Amino acid sequence: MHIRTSLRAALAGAALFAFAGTAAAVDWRGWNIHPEGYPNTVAMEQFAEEVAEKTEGRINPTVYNGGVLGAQPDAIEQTRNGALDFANFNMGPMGPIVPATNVLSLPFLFDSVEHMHKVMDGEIGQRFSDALSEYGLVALSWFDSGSRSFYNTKKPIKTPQDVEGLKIRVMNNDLYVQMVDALGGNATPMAYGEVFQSLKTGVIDGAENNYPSFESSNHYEAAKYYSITDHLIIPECLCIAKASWDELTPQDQEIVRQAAVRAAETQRQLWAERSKASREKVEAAGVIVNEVEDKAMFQAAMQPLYETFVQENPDLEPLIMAIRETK
Ligand code: GTR
Repeated sequence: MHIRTSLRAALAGAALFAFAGTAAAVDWRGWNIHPEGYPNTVAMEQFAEEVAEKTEGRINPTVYNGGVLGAQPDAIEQTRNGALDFANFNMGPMGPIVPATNVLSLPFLFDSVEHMHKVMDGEIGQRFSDALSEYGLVALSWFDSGSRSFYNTKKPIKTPQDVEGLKIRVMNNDLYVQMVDALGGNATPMAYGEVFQSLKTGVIDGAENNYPSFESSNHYEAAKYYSITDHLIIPECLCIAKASWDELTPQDQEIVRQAAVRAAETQRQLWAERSKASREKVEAAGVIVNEVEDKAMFQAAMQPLYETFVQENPDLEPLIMAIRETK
C-alpha cells in the first residue's frame, strides 16, 4: 500500500514535472541593431546559445540582427511592454524614457572608456539598473560602445566653429540636439537605419559615432572626414524585459544573468579589436581622420548644457558628482 501510494505520487509528480517543463518552455525574441560579425552581435548570439543550452531549452532565445524588429526607441518600448524579450540598448535613446539615464548622455561626462567601465561595473551602475527596472527593463550587464566623434561630408572639424551650419544627425534624445546647437550646428534626430541614405543624398552633412559603427554602417563611404572629438562615451546594456524575467525560476534567472555577464566580457574584448580594425579599414578607404588638438574648446561649449540639465534635474546632480568623483 505504502509502495503503491508513493509510486502513484511519483508518477503524478513526474507528469506534473513534464507538464511544467513544457509549459515553462519559452521562445525569446531579441533585438539587436548591428549586423553579423559586429562585437555586440557576436556577444548577443553567444548569450542566446548559452541560455538555450544551460536551461536545456526551457528558454529558447533568437537574436534578430540589423534592427529588423524596428528602430531603437520603438524597440525599447516593445521590450518594456514585453513584446520583445531581450535586447542590447544604447543609453542614448533610453534617456527620453528613463530620465536618470540621461546623465550618461552628458558630453564629456567620462574621462575615458576605463572611467566609464569603473563607474558602470560598480555601485553607480547598479543605480542605473535600478532606474531601468522601474521602467520594465532588467539590465544584466554593460557593453562597451567606445567614444563617439563627429564625421561629415564637408571638412575636418578642428574647432567648434567648424561645426557651424553643418546638419548633423543625432540619436533620439533632446540632449544631443542641445549639444549640436551649442556648437552652432543643426541637429537632426534620425533613426540609425536612415543615416547612410541621408548622408549620400545630402539630407544631412554628418553624424557622430564610434569607429565600429561608422565603419559597419558604411557611413564612411559617404562621409570622408572623421574628427576625433570623443564627446560621448555611452554605455549599452544587455537588457531583459521585466515581464519575461519575472516568469523565470530563480535558477533560470541565474543562468540568464551569468550568460549576460559572459556576453559582456566577450563584447568588450571584441570591441577593442574591432575599434582598431575599423579605424584601419576606413583610413584605407580614404577617410581623413584628424585628432582634435584642443578638446577643451568643445568641453567649454557644453557648459550651458550642463547648467540647464542640472537646473531641470536637480535630483540628478549628486549622480553626476558621484561619477565625476569616481577615479
Ligand atoms: C551605435 C549604437 C547603437 C545605436 C547607434 C546610433 O554606436 O551601438 O545602439 O545607438 O550607435 O547612432 O543610433
